[in-house]
Amino acid sequence: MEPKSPTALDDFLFDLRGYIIIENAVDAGMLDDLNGAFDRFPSLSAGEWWGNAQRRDYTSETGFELHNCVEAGEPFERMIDHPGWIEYLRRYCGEHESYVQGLFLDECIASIRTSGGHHPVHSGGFRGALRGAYHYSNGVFRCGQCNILLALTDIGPGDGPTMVVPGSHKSNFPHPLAGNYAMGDRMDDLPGAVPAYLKKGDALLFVDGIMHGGSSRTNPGDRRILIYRYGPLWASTRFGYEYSQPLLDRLTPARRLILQPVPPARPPKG
Ligand SMILES: O=C(O)CCC(=O)C(=O)O
Repeated sequence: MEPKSPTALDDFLFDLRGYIIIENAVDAGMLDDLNGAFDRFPSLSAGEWWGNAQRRDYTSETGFELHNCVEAGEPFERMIDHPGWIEYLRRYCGEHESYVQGLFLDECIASIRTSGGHHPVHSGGFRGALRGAYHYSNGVFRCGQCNILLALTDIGPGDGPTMVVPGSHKSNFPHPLAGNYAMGDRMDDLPGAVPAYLKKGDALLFVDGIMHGGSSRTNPGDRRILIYRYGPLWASTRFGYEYSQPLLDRLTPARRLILQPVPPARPPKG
């Protein structure tokens, strides 16, 4: 696949709304490989490790969430610098044209949601963390964390689409009807929130500082997504996951650079 690059319209919409949808970001063969890998996940209880990946559900209602999924099989390694989106991330959150230009993969999650599940509303520009902040100045984007949410199943009405509040990455006020994360607010009827319907293979790209969450899944069956969170090369993983040496050793140089942009500096042995 030829690398997709952000167009002037993408830049305009990303700046205005805080998100864009990249249609057909991955092809059918890639989807089959990823869905096959999902089919082979063992059943894990919350907190259980599988190699260097761990089931760590964000809340008791989000469903199965396998963190550090880049360690869960080769198809997940191909996602690290996938041409469907990597140039977008380099531009939006890669400290473009600075002395620390480059990306770091901050978190990667394989998520399966069943009926009743949801991810509560969170983030927004008001007193938002610098980590996920939106910023553009002097002709360059300087965002913190930006997320790729890749649909592995079609996500339409009732399927639990991710919802976003367009423009809320720049908000100077708290949303008066959204409580806090701990209250477990559902996105479903939040004024201003819109669903991001996706066809399998489409990717939702959003700056983490936008108000967002996963609406309630009401349909039977599974919603399957991947979430890859990118940030500047000096970032670190949020929950302390480390990429294993065997993984780093087998990756292409370009992929390794995204998992370990700054190799450890140590004195020589001996
Ligand atoms: O599961 C979803 O649809 C949204 C996920 C989300 O809000 C997040 O990972 O920050």
